[in-house]
Amino acid sequence: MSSELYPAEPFRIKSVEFVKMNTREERERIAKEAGYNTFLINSEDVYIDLLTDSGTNAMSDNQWAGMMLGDEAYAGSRNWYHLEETVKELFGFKHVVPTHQGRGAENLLSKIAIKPGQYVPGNMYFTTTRYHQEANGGIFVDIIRDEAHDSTIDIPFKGNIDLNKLQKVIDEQGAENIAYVCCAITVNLAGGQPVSIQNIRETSELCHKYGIKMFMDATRCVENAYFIKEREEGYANKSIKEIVLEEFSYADGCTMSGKKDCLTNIGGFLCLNDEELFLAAKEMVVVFEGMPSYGGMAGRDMEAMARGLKESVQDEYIEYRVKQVRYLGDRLLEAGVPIVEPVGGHAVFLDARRFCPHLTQDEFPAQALAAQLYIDSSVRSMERGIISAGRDKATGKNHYPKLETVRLTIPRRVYTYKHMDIVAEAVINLYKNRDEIRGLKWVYEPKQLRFFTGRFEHI
Ligand code: PM9
Repeated sequence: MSSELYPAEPFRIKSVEFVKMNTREERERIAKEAGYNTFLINSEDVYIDLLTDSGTNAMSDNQWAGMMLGDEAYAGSRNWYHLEETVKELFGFKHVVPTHQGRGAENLLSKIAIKPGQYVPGNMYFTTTRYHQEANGGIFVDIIRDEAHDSTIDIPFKGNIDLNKLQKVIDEQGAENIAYVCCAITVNLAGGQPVSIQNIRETSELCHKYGIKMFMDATRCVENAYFIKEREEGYANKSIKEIVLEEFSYADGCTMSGKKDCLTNIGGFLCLNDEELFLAAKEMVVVFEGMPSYGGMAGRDMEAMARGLKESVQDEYIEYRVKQVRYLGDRLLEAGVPIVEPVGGHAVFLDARRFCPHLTQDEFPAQALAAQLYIDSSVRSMERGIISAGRDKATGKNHYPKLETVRLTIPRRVYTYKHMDIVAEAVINLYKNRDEIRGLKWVYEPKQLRFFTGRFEHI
């Protein structure tokens, strides 16, 4: 294992949390009781938890020290000023509005920037993002490049916006009927795929030519910056900090889930340059989140986020982070396991269509595969396919996403390479016995964001 391909952890571990392995019989019962939904399994019943990289980060000693300096005043906490200053310095936007997590920022942005009936083009949907857009009368249109929907195509910037698709929406619907364009960096459901600076710049130019605003989903913007440094001409010698600043220099604002690249466990924010939108967001934040100086976060959490953000843009950290994820992907590819290629920034996505060719999409192959992986190995993953895609708001019919995947999401600074080996072994074993994976059907289908709490049984 070359340390250039897969660098060692750039930290020492000084606090540990014990985990335990349960028996296969126990896991069969637990999975059944959880309705074969990995979201409904208790954390204590999981050995390696790859459900999500959201809020599962390990904080540093410096962040924990900052927690003790929490100023828990209702208004004007010093930690807020530290966070605001840090976000402005790293992202370059004029205004910052704090929120309890990413979807809080999405709710605010959708409320202040979408008029019912307007279109919101974006590079592939994300569950909570599209929910808030639609809940506020918006119509999501997917403008990601076609290759992003094919798990087998290995290209450097698979998350890029297709400018022809964007131009077509503008021509057909009229610029005035477009609320804004949402550009996610990286694109979660495409496999954590990055967007190039060139594409961000050209999308911004096209939007601004028509007076349309462009907002970024900044959730994994540091991982995106690493890919730019690694793959885009002219960026190899730039620092991650410089690239992050450039990513946002073309945008009018962003939403951020602080639970991912900010290296914290909770929090989020909305950034805006426009004064009127900022005023509207400040009026709205007090209704849904809290004062504009905490937005649903405790002072100590804002301090941890300010410090986490500074750590996140350190070059050696982010290189290790992205390459650890790649290590798991490479082990699976070597064994012939079908995954989304290339490996993205936060997770390895199993291609459930190719993994379970004996199941139709209506038999929920990704949901079934995630449940079976847990039963086999106590490794928890997440479905990202037809269940996550939900139903069309207008017709009530299921969306049928081309990508039917199971996400093995790597929390930041939590697991070692040896853990990755154990996960790879578990997936490879299951792949050898893939014919035994049985399809599922609904027992309970929630009306909103059904993947979180839905329940299933074997067909
Ligand atoms: N992402 C994830 O596991 C957690 C919720 S869905 C299980 O991937 C993007 C690109 C996200 C994201 C959350 C949010 C919402 C917005 N954009 O979870 O509300 O990946 O902080 O952020 C999750 P919050």
